Amino acid sequence: MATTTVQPKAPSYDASTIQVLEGLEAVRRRPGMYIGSTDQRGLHHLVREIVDNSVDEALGGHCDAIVCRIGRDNVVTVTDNGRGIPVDKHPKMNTSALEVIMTVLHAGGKFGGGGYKVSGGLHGVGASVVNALSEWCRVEVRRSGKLFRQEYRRGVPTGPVKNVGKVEDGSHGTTTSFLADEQIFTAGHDYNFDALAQWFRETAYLTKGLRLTLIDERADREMTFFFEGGIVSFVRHLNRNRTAVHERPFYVQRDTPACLVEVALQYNDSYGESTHTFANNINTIDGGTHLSGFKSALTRTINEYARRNGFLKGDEILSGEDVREGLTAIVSVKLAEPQFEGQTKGKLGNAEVAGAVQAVVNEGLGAYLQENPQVAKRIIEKCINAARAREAARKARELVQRKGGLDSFSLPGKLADCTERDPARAELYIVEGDSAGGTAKQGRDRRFQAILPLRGKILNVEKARLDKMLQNNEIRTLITALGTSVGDQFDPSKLRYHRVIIMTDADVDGSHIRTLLLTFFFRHLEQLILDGHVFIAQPPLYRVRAGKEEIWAYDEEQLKAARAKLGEKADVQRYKGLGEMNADELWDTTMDPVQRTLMQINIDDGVAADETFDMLMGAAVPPRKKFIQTHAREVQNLDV
Ligand code: 0RA
Repeated sequence: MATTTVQPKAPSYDASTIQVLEGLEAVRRRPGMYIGSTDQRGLHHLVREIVDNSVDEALGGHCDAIVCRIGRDNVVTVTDNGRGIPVDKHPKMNTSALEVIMTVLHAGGKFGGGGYKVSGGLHGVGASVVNALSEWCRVEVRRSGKLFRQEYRRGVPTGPVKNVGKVEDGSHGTTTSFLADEQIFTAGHDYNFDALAQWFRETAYLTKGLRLTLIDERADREMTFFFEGGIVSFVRHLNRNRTAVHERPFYVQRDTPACLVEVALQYNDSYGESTHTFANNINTIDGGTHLSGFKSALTRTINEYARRNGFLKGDEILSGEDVREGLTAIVSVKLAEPQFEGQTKGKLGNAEVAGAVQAVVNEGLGAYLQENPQVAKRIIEKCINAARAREAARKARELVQRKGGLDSFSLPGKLADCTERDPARAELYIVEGDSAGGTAKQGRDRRFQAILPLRGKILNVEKARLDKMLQNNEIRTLITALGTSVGDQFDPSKLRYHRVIIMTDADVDGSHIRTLLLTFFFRHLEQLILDGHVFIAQPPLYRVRAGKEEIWAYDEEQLKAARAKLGEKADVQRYKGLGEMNADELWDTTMDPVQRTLMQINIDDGVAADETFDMLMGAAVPPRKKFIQTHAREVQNLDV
């Protein structure tokens, strides 16, 4: 690519300049430390970081529109109508505030005097990191009738902040453009519209009244998100394909000394739970103190109301699971210094938040139930129904257990177990069908690989309650083999295999069974996914052979490469099912830890995963059609 190199003007290196250069160099040397990775996620992280700064301006009430444009030249431009980044001299650094924000690590929070910075990205690293990782970057500020500009190359200013013109229309705000540096992002500028749009949508829900636009000039796509109702709209959206138990979602917002608390919830007639929590607009996928405060307030408030109004008698009590069946809720807190914990930083740790959320929900929901007795009655009847079903499930489970169905002392006969007893070294292959199961049993390394063949389709758990699920043989067999049990008996420490590998055919049925299994894991054993125990095996799609040479191809691209290598006369065999391979072939291509690839299942975004499974597996039919149509191209290689 042709670029003109603009050298920074002969700089005078004082102590602060050297510090800045060292800081930027550190970011470029170890980008992963600042943005997680340098693949597509890292690239999206840059966008998020810049947009988040504008979102902060919106959260402060100074901005109500943000536009993000991905250009055909892969330049990302983010414009807001906020106050504009201050350009006046920063007292300590002797340069403009803008330059400090763009070149000094973690400088963002030091400005703004009063009003805390509330969003601040996943790592809250600030614009200087984006700047350091960009081939070039440009910031334009419209402020007090003037237009200011500064440009940078790989983080280093090419000159001072300059007043480059007037702003006649009275507008104000900040525009940041950057070209991610291909020296760092070696896979190129692979921005994904849908992934960014999902995040924009979420951010718009969480920032009531903010208009967020995403434009992708490369694909000629554009989407604007604006939700006057904020998280109430969010809850309605999540429930849009379900039948609500009450028309209007409950909503409460309160500013407490610990944090700003916002909660919206609405019950629906399903058996699942969709509670999503956020801290400073960040999806806290592992929950944390805001979630535990919310849960205990919900259980307490509903029990109290139910008892006081004669719905519960004697020692009857609704459990946490009872009051969360069919619940869709958003819990959003904003606080000055969030502590994110856990391996993936997905858990809020600030202890003081639990009490704050609990108090706000106790008070708000208590009043809501008092004021809406019709709604309260419907919700409580729903909870009592859930309690009865749970009791029925417990009895069903006991019955199964007594017959030796769920505990690991009586492993299912179909399971070909491994000899390894240390779960950390043991693997379970869940295989579709008896015949593929037979091949896998022959091909495996029995020392550490167990095989569980499942026959036919497992139950669609999205539509069924736990008690019904436990009547299904395939599900029971699977739970027994895993060892963890389910529901309130779930114990992840009892997992018998740390790698649980789903191995299905590369055809329509196979992909359906895989979706059913993933739905089951997502809805009932989510912790196993979060802990990284669930994988999908990747069997090859083709074998290309010429003479003694043989190449396995796992996608169309590899097929092309193999044909190119072995010549046009090569014999190409298409594998549709696992059963078409013999035991040795299955081992070589799909099961041998040295040669195989496994796809690890992770949940980046709880809301997106929830919506996807709801759409694929839920009760409403039209949305499922739409999903399959709009994603048909992505799954085509499964359907041949
Ligand atoms: C600190 C102070 C002020 C504005 C901003 C930060 C600001 C930062 C960004 C980043 C993207 N867009 C932004 N918009 C504003 C203004 C202080 C004042 O005017 O008194």
